[in-house]
Amino acid sequence: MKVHLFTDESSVNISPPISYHRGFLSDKQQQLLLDEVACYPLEKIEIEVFGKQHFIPRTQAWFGDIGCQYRYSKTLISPLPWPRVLSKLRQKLANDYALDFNAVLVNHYADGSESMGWHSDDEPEIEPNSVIASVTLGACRDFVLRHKSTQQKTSFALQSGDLLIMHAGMQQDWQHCVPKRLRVRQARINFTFRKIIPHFYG
Ligand SMILES: O=C(O)CCC(=O)C(=O)O
Repeated sequence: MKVHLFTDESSVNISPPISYHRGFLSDKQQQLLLDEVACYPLEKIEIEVFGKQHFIPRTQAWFGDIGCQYRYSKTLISPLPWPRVLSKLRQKLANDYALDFNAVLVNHYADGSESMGWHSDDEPEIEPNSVIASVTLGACRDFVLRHKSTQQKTSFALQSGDLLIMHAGMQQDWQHCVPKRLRVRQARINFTFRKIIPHFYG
């Protein structure tokens, strides 16, 4: 299923370059992945924002091929080897949508008090104009997009098993975030698959 959603009130809506596939993962596939996530070494890393150190309001882990390092704030993170089920998920994205990724960031939000602020996935180690695929497990959370120049907003309520694909142009023109939702009591896990330039950091 390919759906484009536009929820802004302004008269001229711009479509974000996104495709949305509800129910990409079966219940069984979700359960296998959830069982594996329970063994991931998820970490709450510390980053610098405006000269001050802060812990990110979620935990995360970075998996990928050898040489696919990524930089978060001032920290250089080396990839952990692909776990079995996550590797199958990468293969499913290749088989179903011809998407080719070499790394994935796993974000774990313990409940609705954990979040991710406005940003674009435009780090220099990401292959320019490459696609980023986001798979969600667990609690339903809003994924909000904001156009960089018009400030137009669009929101997707991502459910467990959904796949959202961010196409070329998305990171240049839009930002995204996962806002706090204090009524949400369950955990959510999100996987953003990326194409990294191998050995970008040497
Ligand atoms: O949790 C999400 O849906 C968003 C993750 C995200 O924005 C990122 O990994 O850059």
